[in-house]
Amino acid sequence: EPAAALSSSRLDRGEFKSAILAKLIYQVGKDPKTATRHDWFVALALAVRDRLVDGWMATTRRTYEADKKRVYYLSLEFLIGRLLADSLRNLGLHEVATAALSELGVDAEQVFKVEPDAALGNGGLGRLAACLLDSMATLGIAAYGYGIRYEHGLFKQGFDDGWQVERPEDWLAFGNPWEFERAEAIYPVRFYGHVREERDASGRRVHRWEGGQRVLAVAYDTPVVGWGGTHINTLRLWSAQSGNLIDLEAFNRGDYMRAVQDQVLSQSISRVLYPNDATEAGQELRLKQEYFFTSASLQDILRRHLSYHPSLASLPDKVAIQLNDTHPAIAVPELMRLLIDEHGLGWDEAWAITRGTIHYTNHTLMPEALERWPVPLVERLLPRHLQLVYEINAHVLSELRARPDNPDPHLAEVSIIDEGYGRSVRMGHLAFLGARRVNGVSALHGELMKETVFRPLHRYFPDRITAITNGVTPRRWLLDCNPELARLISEALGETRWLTALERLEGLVPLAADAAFRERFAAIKRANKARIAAFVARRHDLVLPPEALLDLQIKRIHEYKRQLLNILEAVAAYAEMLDRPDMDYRPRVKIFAGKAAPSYLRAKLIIKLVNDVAAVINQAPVVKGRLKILFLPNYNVSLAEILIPGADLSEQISTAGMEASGTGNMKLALNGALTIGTLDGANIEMRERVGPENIFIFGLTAAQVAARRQNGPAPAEAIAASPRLQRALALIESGHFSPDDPGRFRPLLDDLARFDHFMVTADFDAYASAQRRVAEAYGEPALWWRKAVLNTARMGWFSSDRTVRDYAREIWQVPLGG
Ligand code: DL6
Repeated sequence: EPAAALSSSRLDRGEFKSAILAKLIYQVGKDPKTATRHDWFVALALAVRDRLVDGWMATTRRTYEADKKRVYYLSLEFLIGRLLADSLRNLGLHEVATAALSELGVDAEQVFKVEPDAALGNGGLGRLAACLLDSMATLGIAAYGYGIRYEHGLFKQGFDDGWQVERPEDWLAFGNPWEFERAEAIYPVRFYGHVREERDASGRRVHRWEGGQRVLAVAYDTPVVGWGGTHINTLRLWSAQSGNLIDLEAFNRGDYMRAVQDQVLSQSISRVLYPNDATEAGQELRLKQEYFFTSASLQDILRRHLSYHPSLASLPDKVAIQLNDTHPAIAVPELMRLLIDEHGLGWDEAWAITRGTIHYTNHTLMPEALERWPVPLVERLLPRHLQLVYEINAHVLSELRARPDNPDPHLAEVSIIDEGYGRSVRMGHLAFLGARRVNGVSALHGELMKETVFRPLHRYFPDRITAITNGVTPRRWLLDCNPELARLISEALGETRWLTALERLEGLVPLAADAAFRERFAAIKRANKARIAAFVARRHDLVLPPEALLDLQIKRIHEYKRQLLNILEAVAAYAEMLDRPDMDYRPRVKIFAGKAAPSYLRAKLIIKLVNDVAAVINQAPVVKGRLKILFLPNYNVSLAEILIPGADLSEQISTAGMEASGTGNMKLALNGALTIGTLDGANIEMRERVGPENIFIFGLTAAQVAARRQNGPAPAEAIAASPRLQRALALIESGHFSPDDPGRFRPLLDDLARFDHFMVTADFDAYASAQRRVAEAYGEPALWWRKAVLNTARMGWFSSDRTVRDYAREIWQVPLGG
């Protein structure tokens, strides 16, 4: 284990043991004899947190003293997962903590498992935020994450007869040992009310936003420790409270509901994470959440800046704000409001500061996922902001109109206000116009942004859009989750520098030709698979054959991600077994995991289909155990950490042009899984780096998808051309997998036959033949493991350290280090 640099974290086993015991006795209030695993978890977490505090304060002091430019990452989601084991490894204390606990008669692994996942995100966007936090701390960037301290994170998923059911998540039920409540960092956030215009003493027109509801944002800070423990940043999450604790008058009248009404209404803002992924929430509460955390964060940022600088004029030099998607896009008018209404700046100066400080990352091209809020809602909830949006719009449009080469006097497509179908505020446009740089999350995505959703704006602002390909932190996604592979890599390279310089994995390339190394690599994969098999056996009464190829599709359930394509191919293979029981079929285990948004009925029906198909296939004698299908419930970061190290095959099969980047694809390949995928998102860059012979690419390209959509997708022709697909569809249609309700999957089948917006039928045969190539390659171990080693060896570029370096250089213009 690499030594940590932080001196205060250098504890020997005895000292650490005493520290844990002291926490257990004096803070948890438990006798070691009766302490539960959870008590030990809290005691250990508090002991670790103590080790962070000195470094945390030192980091803050250094940042102030050097007057470093700060990065503020505003995100409605941070999908962090568990913190204990990861923090211990970052601090270099994992071994000493494990040994100290063992002397106390406690198994550290069991203690790590009781920590609830901080599931404050839906999927890729939230997990990216967590990886970037890790890398920003590791690279010594003075950075703050700002978000919401949801009381309930993403729902817990269970199955009832194969249907998804949602249960509330309650990660805070037993407290959160990592956070510090900051009673002094409280900001008021207003909603509703009205705007009064008046003249100030100098005769200037000023706006006063008054009345309405006033909520307090209370800060909770969590230290974010980077690798080596030298630089510790802050994740500041806001909790909503009412200024009025209780209405005593109502209470004394006996009206107990009314007495706490204000408190309940205010607190509802930070109560739950919206379980949406790339679809519009369309709820007033959602816009309230967005404004709540954005306003509190901006107030905090301006206060901090002014505590060390004479004026806000230097904000763009000292502050870079990154908007993680459009969720915090209200930051554009909010920063304008704070600068003009609260700090007295003029419009032009305020606009220059805003445009110099804010940056925006886009994460999706699906037009329906680009937020837009009805004008009447914004007017009611945030009346001052609507005025400012109109002003920004007028200002920008008149500038564009004045350009001598302006081709379009109406400028309807670049307007922040969409005048069609009921007027709405286009949050993507607002973020774009208010930002210094706008970035996509893979090379393809950056290009498609220019050609599709932001085409009109890109014409006027051709230098604004850039692309920074996502990355993943190798600390969590290799060292923590796959320690044996990490050890093998360190031994083979003779160093551990690869953990912060992941390109050094290239040093493994020659070893792909070394049979002994390949065997060690394969043995680790087998052991990780055995771990998954044991996990499955414990919970699901299913035996996974160890020699089978382990094929994973783990991600949110969405039509564009095409879990349907995957299960249809499995049904086609099963149908072939029915027809020819002795056909050659290489044993395979297919694992699905992922949550569907509760209101996304199609996605839920796909889950049910997978579960129904699994129930039949797993029991069918004709299959002879060669194919097992399993949908694991409640996919989250911790489950991903168990599954990813054991995967042989990674399914990245989205309709080309629809997956902005993907990051699961990177984690799986880093851990030696081969990818079967389309030319979509970051898959394209993965192919360039691992080499086309080491990845199974199939299907339509983004351009072909677009062309096919233009001409009408013609699924009937695709189905007619594919007997295997016909057979699979017919089997589902016959009720073979749903005898209790033969018509259950009609909506899915009808959709495929009539529209097939996601090109499942068009790509089916190409996918099936790619799967055959996978099976053949798996049948040649020397070839397969060579490819697997090369995947790990060539994934270095996909480290989130590289991603953050790119942001630092191209967008934030902040230095690294120290
Ligand atoms: O950029 C992180 C991640 C990408 O890797 C995925 O391709 C993309 O689907 C995801 N987007 C979201 C939600 N989208 N919105 N809005 O998670 O972002």
